[in-house]
Amino acid sequence: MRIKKYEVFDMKEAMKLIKEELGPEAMILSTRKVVKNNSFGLFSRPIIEVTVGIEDDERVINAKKTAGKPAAPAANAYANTYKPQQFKPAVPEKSEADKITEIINTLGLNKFEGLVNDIAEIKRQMLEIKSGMKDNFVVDLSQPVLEFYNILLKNGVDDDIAYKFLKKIEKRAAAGLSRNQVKNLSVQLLGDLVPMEKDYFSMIKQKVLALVGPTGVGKTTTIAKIAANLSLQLKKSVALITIDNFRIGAVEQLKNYAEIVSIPLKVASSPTELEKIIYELKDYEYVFIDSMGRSQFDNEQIGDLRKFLEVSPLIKVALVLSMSCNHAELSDTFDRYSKLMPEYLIFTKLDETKYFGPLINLPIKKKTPVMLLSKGQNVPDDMELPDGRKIASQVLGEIPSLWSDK
Ligand SMILES: Nc1nc2c(ncn2[C@@H]2O[C@H](COP(=O)(O)OP(=O)(O)OP(=O)(O)O)[C@@H](O)[C@H]2O)c(=O)[nH]1
Ligand SMILES: [Mg+2]
Repeated sequence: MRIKKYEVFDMKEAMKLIKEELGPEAMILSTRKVVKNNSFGLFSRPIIEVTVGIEDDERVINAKKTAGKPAAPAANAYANTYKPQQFKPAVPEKSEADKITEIINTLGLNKFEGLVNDIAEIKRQMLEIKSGMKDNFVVDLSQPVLEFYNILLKNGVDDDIAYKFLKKIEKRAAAGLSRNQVKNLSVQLLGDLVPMEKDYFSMIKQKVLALVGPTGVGKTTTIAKIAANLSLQLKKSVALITIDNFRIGAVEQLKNYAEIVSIPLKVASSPTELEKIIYELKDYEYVFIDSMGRSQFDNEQIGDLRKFLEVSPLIKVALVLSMSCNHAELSDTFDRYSKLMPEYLIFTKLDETKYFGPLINLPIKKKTPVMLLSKGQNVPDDMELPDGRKIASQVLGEIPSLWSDK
């Protein structure tokens, strides 16, 4: 058997190359991810190394060489002149297979033979890719780093991020670090990798922040928590605006919170009104804008909301996402809300999951910092400022567990 290695970006590309160069008999022996350069770029694509085996059998090679060509004349002259009629055996009984072939030919079904063969070949290749992925996919990380790769994946961290990050750790671990040292280093470096916005609330100039996001993710509750903390504990001047006057009870909900904390609440029913109210509230240190929940699939509603948010350059947008959704859903929601140009992420409902991978994946992949975390229904207590290392140690926990209060 001959062995050949291919380096490709994806298996589709590999299958095409292998088929072209080695023909359909080639077998994938193994696949593994490799990083080719030393420049640990989180956003560069890893390469897949595919090892392929091909039978070194002349007949197979010749068959491949002649595949698709018209039959060549026999090389041996004897083969041309040999007339076997004197030994002609009695005509054998037609086998079942022959009979079926005859019927197929009579009905003209043989025209589909090529198509059927193609489908069979595609099916074979698909199975090969599937088994190659499942059984032969070797992640080239050595222990104990490999163990942390599996832990990160179990906690919902993106495969690409986990691999590229741990490749970097592996280089450092080669100096002979213990498992614990590798874990501590991973917590530290992964924590530093996630974009965070910790200083938003401590800056001096006036802040106007609009919270947007799908229905029921916790926008209004989060505004109430932030407002109460800033106003009651830090003695800051805070005002609220709601542009959610379309739903019965929506204004009431925020009005109740505003009354408890004794801060003003204004209702803006049009973009022009919002512009005017923002101007009126210019002396407040913090102004929060609550918006009505929009289905992420309703482009028109998101477009309407944009008209409100465009009225003042002072308005910064935070996209509120619930951790009760998986990474694919969150990523999709982010893309659909991207026309509102969110500059920050707020994650809510941390108390409703044990898989905190999205806290790593989304900010890194979307290059958007995390501003705040919400971990329960209690106003104003259940919120905290993000801490990269806390998030990292959560996703590096051997057993996925609830968000810790420490
Ligand atoms: N478990 C849990 N529930 C939360 C959290 N934040 C908000 N909630 C609850 O989620 C529900 C919806 O919260 P809202 O603040 O009304 O959500 P919203 O995004 O303003 O909803 P719409 O205005 O309808 O789009 C309420 O029952 C909240 O108490 C959280 O961090 N954890
Ligand atoms: Mg609301």
